This record gives sequence, structure tokens and C-alpha cells, in this order.
Amino acid sequence: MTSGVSPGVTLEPERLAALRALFARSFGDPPPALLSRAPGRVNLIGEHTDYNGLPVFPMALQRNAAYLVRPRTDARVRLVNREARYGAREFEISRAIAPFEQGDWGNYVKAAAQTLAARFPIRRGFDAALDGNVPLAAGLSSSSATLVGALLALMRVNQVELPLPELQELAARAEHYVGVAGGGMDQAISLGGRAGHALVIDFAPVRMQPTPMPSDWRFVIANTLVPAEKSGAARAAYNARTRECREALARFLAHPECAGLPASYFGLVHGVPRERLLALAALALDGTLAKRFRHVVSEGARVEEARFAMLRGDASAFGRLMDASHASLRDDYEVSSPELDLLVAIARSAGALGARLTGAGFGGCSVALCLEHEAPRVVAALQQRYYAVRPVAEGEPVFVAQASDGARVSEL
Ligand code: NG1
Repeated sequence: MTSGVSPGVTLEPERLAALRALFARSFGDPPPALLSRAPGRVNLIGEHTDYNGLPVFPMALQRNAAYLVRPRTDARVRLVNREARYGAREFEISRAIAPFEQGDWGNYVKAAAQTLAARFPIRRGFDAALDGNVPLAAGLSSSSATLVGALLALMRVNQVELPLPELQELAARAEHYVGVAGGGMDQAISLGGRAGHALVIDFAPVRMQPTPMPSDWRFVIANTLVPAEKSGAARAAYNARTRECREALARFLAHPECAGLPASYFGLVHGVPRERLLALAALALDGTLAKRFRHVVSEGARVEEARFAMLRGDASAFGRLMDASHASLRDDYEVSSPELDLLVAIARSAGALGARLTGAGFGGCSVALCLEHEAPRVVAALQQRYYAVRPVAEGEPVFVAQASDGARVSEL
């Protein structure tokens, strides 16, 4: 796979019409030839594990970044955004593209272009209109959706292809352009998602285990309405966690009692029984580093258990793992917030089998598992006890996730 054209990918009619009109107003004739569409994601469990070489368990969402694209014969890229506050952007494709200001939406397209240009001698840009409906700064990967949609469009325009695992790695590397030392989860699931499935994803190399979602499970997503701006304040906090995890591992391995143990988080989680690992950690580490280490190794192990729980349709067990994940993210990883804790508590008290923060934390969204017949009650409780007392500026802050297919390009 890759930039291959896949028939049948389309958009909701209202979005498509509005995007066509924007394209025509901005760029005139001829009309766009391609639609590139890349989904956001919700991570069900396995948080802050990807950059530590441990698995994650996300699914691609029905919300996506959609580009209408008209190929150019030169290397210029011209962009407009359906969201009026994001102005038009232009740049030239090369192997070294100077970024726009930090936090600028055009940087996700530049990230894709520079990284692809370093891999292939691409020469053609495009005119494109973007409509994203993944909530922004919400831990649902609007940024990776924006990047992946642009990347597939550029690949198609330049007729280059890559096997999926290589493409997933390239997309993850590309996002480092915006200054976040992120892992590869968001790009991997945006490219590899599958309708009706959640995917356990391992890294280096990327491997995916699609796992069918039991038909009566529902994942309810609720937005705190507190932005987790990864291009802003949350970036420093996120990057600090990645450093602390590296340091914790190095100190752990340097302790005499740990001599001869596997030298990676992956090796430790798979090669050392959990009780022994935690006992050694208590000897080798203290303070913040001990907490970070404990979160990473316990969360890594929970992913595999969660996959088995899903395979046997055991929603209660899956829910308990989500609860344990949230406690660990709150107490040991220290990335929760009062708003996230409140959403989690409301969902649980209304009948969810488990709930947790999803994505990086520091604001953003919670995700709760409930059975189909309980979902309306959980959604209503969130509406009444959270949103009724807070101004909701735009969009639906609470919705039920639908496991969707990964990114595709189609001809119009
Ligand atoms: P979000 O929540 O989309 O900002 C970030 C990272 C992931 C992963 C999670 C925490 C990026 C682009 N995304 O996701 O790779 O580390 O945090 O599990 O850096």
C-alpha cells in the first residue's frame, strides 16, 4: 500500500460541497482531481508507551482531515483551510523547508513535504483546500491526520509509493518537524486503521494486530474543553516525560542488581516477571523517575491483557484495565487534570465499565467503555453534569467513537 487510489472514499455531502466551493473561490478552475482523507484516533489503552518502544491500542475515528487536491507541475504548495481563522499558506517543496511560526497549521503540510522530499526526488506540489473535523488539541490526533492527509496527497501527485510499515515510520519521523519528540502511534493508526477494529501496534518495526470490536461495546469520548496544545505549553511537559523515561531506564540498568537484564522497556516487560521488575525498580529508582518507570512497565503489560479481554469479549476486564491505566497516568505519570478526573468519574458513576484520559493528557479528552444499552445514559450524564455548566463554543464535545478505516486517496 500506499498512495494507491482507492475508489469509494468520499466525504459527507455537506462537507464535500463546502470544500469544493472553497476550492473554487480560492483557486478557480480546473476543479480538484483528488480527495485525500486521513482519520484522527482514540487510544483505548497504552498511553505514553509508544516512544518507549511498547505497544499501544488505538482505533481510527470517523473524524478526519480531508483535502481536495489539484496537482501542480511545479514544486509550489498552496493551501487554504475551511476554518476561516487559519489563513492561506504557500511554500516551495525542498529538502530543507523553513517552518512557519510555531503552532502554525501549515507546518504539518511542510513536515510531510520536507520528509518526503528527503526520501524521494519529488518535484510536484499541489493546490489544496483542507477541512478537518477532528477536535483540535484534544488528544485525538488532529495534527497527525493533517500531516498524513497531506503526505498521501503528495505521494499520489508525485506517483511514489512505500510499503505501509515504512510509510508509517516516515510519517512518524515527519511529525518531529513540529518539535514534538512524539512516538509513532498517531501516524501508524491514521494510516493503518481498519473499520470495526482496534489495533494493537508495536514499533520498530511497526507491526499491527487488528482486533475485532465486539458489536455491543461502545467507546464514549468526552472533551474537557481544556486544550492540550502540543505545539504550545503541553509540548514542554510531553518532551520532559520522554526524557525522564530515558533517564529512568538508564539509571535502572546501571543498578548492580539489574546487571544482565534486557536493556529496553520492551525487553524488560517481556522478559522479567512484573513483580520482580517492580521490586527492582523500588531498589534502583526513587522520586519522579520511579513513578515514570512504574507507569511505563505497568501500562505496557496492560495492553496485551486488554487485547485478550477484547478478543474474548470481556468488557468488565477491559474496563478495569482502563481504570488502572487512568490511575497510573494520574498518580505516577502526572498527566491528568481535575477536568479529566471529573469526566472519568461521571462516566463511571453513570454505568461505564471503565474510563481514562486518552492521548497525551494535560487536558484533551477522556474515553469510557460501556455496553451499547448503557451508552445513552453515560452520554446524558456527561451532558448534564459537565457540559450543562460550561460554555461549549463549537462542535459536539461528547460522541460515540466508530472504528474506521485508515487514510486513503481517491480520484474525484
Ligand atoms: P496526542 O494525544 O495526539 O498529542 C501524543 C503523541 C503520541 C503518544 C501520546 C501519548 C504525537 C504526535 N503524539 O498524542 O505519539 O505518545 O501522546 O500516549 O506526538
